[in-house]
Amino acid sequence: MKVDVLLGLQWGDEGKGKIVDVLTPQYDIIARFQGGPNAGHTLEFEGVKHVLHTIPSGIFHSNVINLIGNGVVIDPVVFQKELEKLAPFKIDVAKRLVVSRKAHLILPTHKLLDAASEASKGKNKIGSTLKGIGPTYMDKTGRNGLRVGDIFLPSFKEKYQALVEKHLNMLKHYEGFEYNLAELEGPWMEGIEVLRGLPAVDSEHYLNDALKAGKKILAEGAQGTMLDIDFGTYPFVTSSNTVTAGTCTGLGIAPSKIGDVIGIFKAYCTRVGSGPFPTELEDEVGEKIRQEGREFGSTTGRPRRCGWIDIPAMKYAIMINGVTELAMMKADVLDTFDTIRACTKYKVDGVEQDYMPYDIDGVTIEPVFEDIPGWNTDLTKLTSYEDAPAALKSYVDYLEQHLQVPVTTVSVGPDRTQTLTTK
Ligand code: 2SA
Ligand code: MG
Repeated sequence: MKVDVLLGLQWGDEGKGKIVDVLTPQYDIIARFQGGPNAGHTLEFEGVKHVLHTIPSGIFHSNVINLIGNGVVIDPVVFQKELEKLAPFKIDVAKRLVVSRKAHLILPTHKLLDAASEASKGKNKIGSTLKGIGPTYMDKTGRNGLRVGDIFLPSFKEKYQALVEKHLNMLKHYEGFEYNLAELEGPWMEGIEVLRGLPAVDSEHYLNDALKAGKKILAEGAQGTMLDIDFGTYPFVTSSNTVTAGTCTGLGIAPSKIGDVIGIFKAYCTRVGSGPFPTELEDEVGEKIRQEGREFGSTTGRPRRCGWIDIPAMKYAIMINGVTELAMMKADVLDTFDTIRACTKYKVDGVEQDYMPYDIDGVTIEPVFEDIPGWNTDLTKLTSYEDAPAALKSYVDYLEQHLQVPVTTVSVGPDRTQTLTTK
């Protein structure tokens, strides 16, 4: 048995939550391997929209275990709120959710440090979700972090205080930054109590034992490849490895145990936060995509930047991740466009190139577009890919030719049921 992986090929918000939910019946375990409550994974069924931040997107299915891996960072406050939102749906969370002992905790002071750091960057700010992600991963690699397993130790409070002291000293370097820590600590400690009530496991043993027992596992990525700490548009990235390799380190899975890698992308492209976005449309076309696609951050509500599909960035993501199949999302958002554009290469300071340059600051990156006829048809009622308009099939064929990976899924609306299989 191998672990299949589902991850984003763009700048996040590709629709990972929806497809994980659709695929969950084929799996025994869904495992998040990186990121934290900066993620907003949206899924919709029976007329209700759910947004998950830390909890894997298989939680709505019975008989499936949802595992939060060691590579994830957890904010107990957000986590508790997520659980409260699930309460009306009568999900027996204690039976469906397990958490890695080695996952790191986001402290209230990590969030303060995130806010202070972003404010100090001025116009060079990353556009962070301010959920404390960067400072928490810094403490992880700096070997200062607090982990879920620590909350069960008698020394927990002491360890917590020592780290808070360190953070308060760091905050002194940011002049004029005000905060009320006491106000933040109460809910945090309450969240810790909630975490204590859930099964804490060593995800590496848990998952490898499950594989040996013939269980099927799907690893769920967060954010997207172009936000990867190593391969994204650094420094405008998140603080974790969002790529397939992150599954190995974020769950304890050997590279030889990776199975299918499902790369997910929108029929166009979005980005939220700062940084290069070669195909961005800062005009009425971009605004139309934003409105039709309801492109607003599902964690922060920020309007997402919108543009056409970026094939060079996707080719790069496919290479880094070893993608074996593709899922194209939000095709219906383009239903009323006469012409669709696809960027096939860049002009970097006037010179054609098919990859992102190292120096993204000091250069101009212009997209080179090809035009593709739109389908001008309402796709949302489609129930079979066979019945799809020829122009949609041509767009899919065109992408497959460029990307050399089959598109096996096309999504035509936010609901679980609005999902077409092409093969
Ligand atoms: P952070 O929060 O420090 O990791 O932010 C660093 C960059 O990573 C981007 N980022 C995201 N991009 C897209 N979607 C994300 N999740 C939310 C959503 C975002 C939201 O689902 O809509 O609600 O605004 C996500 N999380 C992090 C972020 O914008 C920075 O560019
Ligand atoms: Mg999202």
